[in-house]
Amino acid sequence: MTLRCGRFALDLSRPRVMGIVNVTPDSFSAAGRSPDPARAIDHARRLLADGAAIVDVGGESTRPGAADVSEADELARVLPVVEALAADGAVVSIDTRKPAVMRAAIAAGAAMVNDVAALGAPGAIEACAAAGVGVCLMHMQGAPATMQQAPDYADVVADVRAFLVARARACEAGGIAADRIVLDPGFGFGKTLAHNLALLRGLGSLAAAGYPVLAGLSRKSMLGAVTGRPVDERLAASVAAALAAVARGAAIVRVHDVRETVDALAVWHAVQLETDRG
Ligand code: 9MG
Repeated sequence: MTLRCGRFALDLSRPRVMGIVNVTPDSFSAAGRSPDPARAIDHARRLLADGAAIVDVGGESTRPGAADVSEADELARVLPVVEALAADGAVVSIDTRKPAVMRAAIAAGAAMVNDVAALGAPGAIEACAAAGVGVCLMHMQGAPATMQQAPDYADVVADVRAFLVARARACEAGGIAADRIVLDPGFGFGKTLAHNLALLRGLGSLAAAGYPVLAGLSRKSMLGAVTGRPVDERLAASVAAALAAVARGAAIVRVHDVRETVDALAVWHAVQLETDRG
């Protein structure tokens, strides 16, 4: 399978890593945290050198309880970072829910849009279709400020799959080619631990929809719930979760710890090649 993002074509016959670059003062990520664009650029370049295929640049925290950020603040944080990394020739993803930020980041060189609201804002699909960027459509129940208060599903795997497939069809109808679309179940976004584990177990069902699947589990609180570790001690759990996701069909994992994840996936892939050969 190939994912087209702007002028790039990413070969997904082996799992790929998306490195997280948070240009926010309040991100939960210590390593990815930087309100200073210059530090964020350095950090992103390190992730690329460590083997990230994509860097995901975000200026608004979407962690549970996070406050909204104005369009002007978000643009001021992300645009210099996107511009510098795109000029390096990197595949840059812009993590935003705002169509105006999407358009400006694309003009600055972003080749992908990662939207936790699955391009639900008016004008979001049009912004991406016109530019030919790749899109990551993520499932979220509710909004970041309140989403963890009372998550509720009839059947979390079926509900999330149905939502994402419907959003993918809406994107295709709006002019985004199928080979530019990635689906993401949105671990931790309006989900209990039981919901998250069910989604991870059922990832194959989402992958069977025919679009590449992206999984973002890195350092998330579900890993804290399983291990009892604080956020800055979840490296091993994050790598294990990335492997579990890839083993169930994820094509891309979104992570803070790129070097360690790339190494783990290289081993997984080498074993898998032998297994596939019989
Ligand atoms: C921005 N962001 C935070 N967590 C995420 C996840 O799991 N997936 C995607 N696509 N974006 C995320």
